[in-house]
Amino acid sequence: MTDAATVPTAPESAAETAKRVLLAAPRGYCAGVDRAVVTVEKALELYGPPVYVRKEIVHNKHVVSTLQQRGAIFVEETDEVPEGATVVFSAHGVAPVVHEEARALSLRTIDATCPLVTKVHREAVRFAESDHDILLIGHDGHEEVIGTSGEAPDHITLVDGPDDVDNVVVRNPDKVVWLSQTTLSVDETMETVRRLRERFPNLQDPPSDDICYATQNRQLAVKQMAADCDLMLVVGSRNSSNSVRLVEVALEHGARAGHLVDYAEEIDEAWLEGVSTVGVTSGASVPEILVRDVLAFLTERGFGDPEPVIAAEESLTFALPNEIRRDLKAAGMSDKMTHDAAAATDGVTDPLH
Ligand code: 10G
Ligand code: SF4
Repeated sequence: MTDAATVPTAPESAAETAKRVLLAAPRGYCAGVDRAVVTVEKALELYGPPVYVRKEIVHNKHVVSTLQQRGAIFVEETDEVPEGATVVFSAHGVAPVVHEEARALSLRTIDATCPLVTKVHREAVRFAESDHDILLIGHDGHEEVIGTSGEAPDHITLVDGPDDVDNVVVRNPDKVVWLSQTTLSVDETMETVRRLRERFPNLQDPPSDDICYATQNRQLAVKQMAADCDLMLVVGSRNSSNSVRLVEVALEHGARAGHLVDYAEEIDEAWLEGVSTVGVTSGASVPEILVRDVLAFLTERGFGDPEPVIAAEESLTFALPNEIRRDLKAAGMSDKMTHDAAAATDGVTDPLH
């Protein structure tokens, strides 16, 4: 005879049997972030602390605090750097005037601007030379937009999303081109362009995509999994434009809820109530260790092994800035990147672990 009390009980609900985690790929570090972070690490190794960094090297709390602990000093403006010291410019790029300020202070500069941002700077210079009105789609006040605008301030007008289109004034509607910040929502930008083209039918497109491969791929992965997610957790900092966009994209594509967290400890247990599927991803400035912590947090609460949702493979890497490669070589030190770039697949080791 069977004692009813010892009969294994049936699961209370389907949710209890299958608490799933969908893990986006690619996520995390892009090639430009990897290069910028390694640049600061190598500069500390080569020149010794302190190494000054103008603005956050990338928009991530953990990256900034880890580099601070190693001897990096983050400043807002070039004139806060002592004369003759070494300063690294952040991955988001700087206006030419910042290079001039650094020269005036005899600073040793290392420019960690992502090559894909430099590409947009060059486009701006070229279209300004041919006297086009340049409509730069981007977020007002963002460092990248400030840097790009600084290349041709007399030719560039900022367009901050679709609702800003009606405010745009140009000199010659037949000689207008649009460019953009690299980390925008692809869909919102296309909507802005559509509205701009309604007003300026001869609007020219950029020579190639300004929204970079990393931004596009991270959004693509989120789109593929969003509808299956009761909750999307995006690891990233509040001031990280591309990370904030990932939450928006998730919600627009069917995730029932979405939150941005810097650290696993910020996850509110209440968010998990009644949730059977959680999506996890991270912005382009986020070290993989922070995602691991979020996954561990979910495992401790009964969620299963992460199931990858792979939208693209990434293998792009950039060489370090020439300035530091030259000095590393002269000192007999390696100028190789010490680790892989983006977390396109699992198992990437992170330098800021
Ligand atoms: O997404 P934003 O531009 O705010 O920057 P981030 O540092 O969070 O991510 C990396 C992207 C860049 C360096 C801008 S090109
Ligand atoms: Fe470069 Fe794109 Fe990364 Fe920005 S987000 S640093 S443009 S690769």
